[in-house]
Amino acid sequence: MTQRTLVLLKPDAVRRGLTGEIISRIERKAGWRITALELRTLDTDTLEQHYGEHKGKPFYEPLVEFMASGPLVALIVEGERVVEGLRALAGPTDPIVAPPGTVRGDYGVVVRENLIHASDSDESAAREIKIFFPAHA
Ligand code: IDP
Ligand code: MG
Repeated sequence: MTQRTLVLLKPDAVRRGLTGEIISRIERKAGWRITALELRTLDTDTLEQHYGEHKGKPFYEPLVEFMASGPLVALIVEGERVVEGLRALAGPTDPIVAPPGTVRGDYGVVVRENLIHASDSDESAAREIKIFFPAHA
């Protein structure tokens, strides 16, 4: 099943020079394609839309501050089962329990600074693509 998903390489990934490494992993998956890609610094309005489901949680404010702290890379990835596949490639939210071989497991330590976001469902992907790349919605 061909799908699209929204991926963010978070500001820690950009600061640490890991975007090329992570993008390479995406590109090496047979048949997956990057159909949009942009380096940008997010404002808090955009982040409130993106992370609205977490508003009110204790980690929300520092998360928004971190996500606005510098440029990130936003991408649309298209291909066979990419929603499930990008979540698998990213690994679980907590990088310490994320298995080696996943992006978070290989490079992360702190839960907030876990390098990568990937849409968690088809519905989230459609909603998030509209926020980040309205021309592709
Ligand atoms: P996900 O990115 O794996 O889908 P979510 O639960 O949707 O995880 O949380 C969104 C983001 O918020 C996480 O990727 C992480 O950056 C941050 N986050 C989630 N839970 C915590 C926490 O308990 N402490 C600090 N940051 C958190
Ligand atoms: Mg999530």
